[in-house]
Amino acid sequence: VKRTPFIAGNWKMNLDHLQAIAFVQKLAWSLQDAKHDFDSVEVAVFPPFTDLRSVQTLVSADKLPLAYGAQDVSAQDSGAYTGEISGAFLSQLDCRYVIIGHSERRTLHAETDEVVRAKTAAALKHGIVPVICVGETAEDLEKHGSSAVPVAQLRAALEGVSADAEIVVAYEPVWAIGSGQAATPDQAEAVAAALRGVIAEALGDDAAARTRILYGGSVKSGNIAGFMREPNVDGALVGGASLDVTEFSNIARYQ
Ligand code: G2H
Repeated sequence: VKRTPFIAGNWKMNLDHLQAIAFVQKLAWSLQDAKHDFDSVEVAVFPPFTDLRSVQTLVSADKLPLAYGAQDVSAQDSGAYTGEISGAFLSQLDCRYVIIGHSERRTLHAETDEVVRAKTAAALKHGIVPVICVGETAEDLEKHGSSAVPVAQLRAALEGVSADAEIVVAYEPVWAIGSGQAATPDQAEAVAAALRGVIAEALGDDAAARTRILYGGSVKSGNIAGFMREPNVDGALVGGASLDVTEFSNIARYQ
């Protein structure tokens, strides 16, 4: 099974809706100028909620070959949930993806494995591909090694997911996020292989073979190629380095 490499930019709380329009336009030009083959390497951006309508308008009007998604979704469909955003709203904005359980959500917003599981189910229900983030803290790494916590987090997230569901998994060691200290390709590969084993157990061998597993944590143009050479790493979730058009476009053109 061929898995299309996936380079995803997680903007976090950066770039307002006006900046987003300029950024997405420039990114598309930069990649098109470089003759980027979007079928060979999929490129996606994950802007703040308030940018999504602008991004949808631009992408559809100019037929840009970029995918996009949101950084979070509510576990609920609608109702008295002040401040929450439903998967139904995101699918109306043609979001193909949504990030779920990013470590900043787990840490700063107390998202548990249970919440991540419910949000994963909500995304799938609304036809959006969940990008499920897992990863160990420095303390977990010291106590349990690198794989144990991400493996347990993914097992929990996949409970109740059907075997034919499309998902993406992002392995983001918390100690590598925004720290400038990325994991090594070997470290990322070891955990990605373990995560593929979890997918095989939970959803079967076909799902394991077709599901893309990304590495995230201080990815930049200078280290992306090493990760992409690993057999179980199918792409990257990029934070800081996704906010610079040239840098992000170089990451997408890692080959
Ligand atoms: C991890 C990553 C993107 P950065 O959070 O999700 O951020 O590349 O800045 O480490």
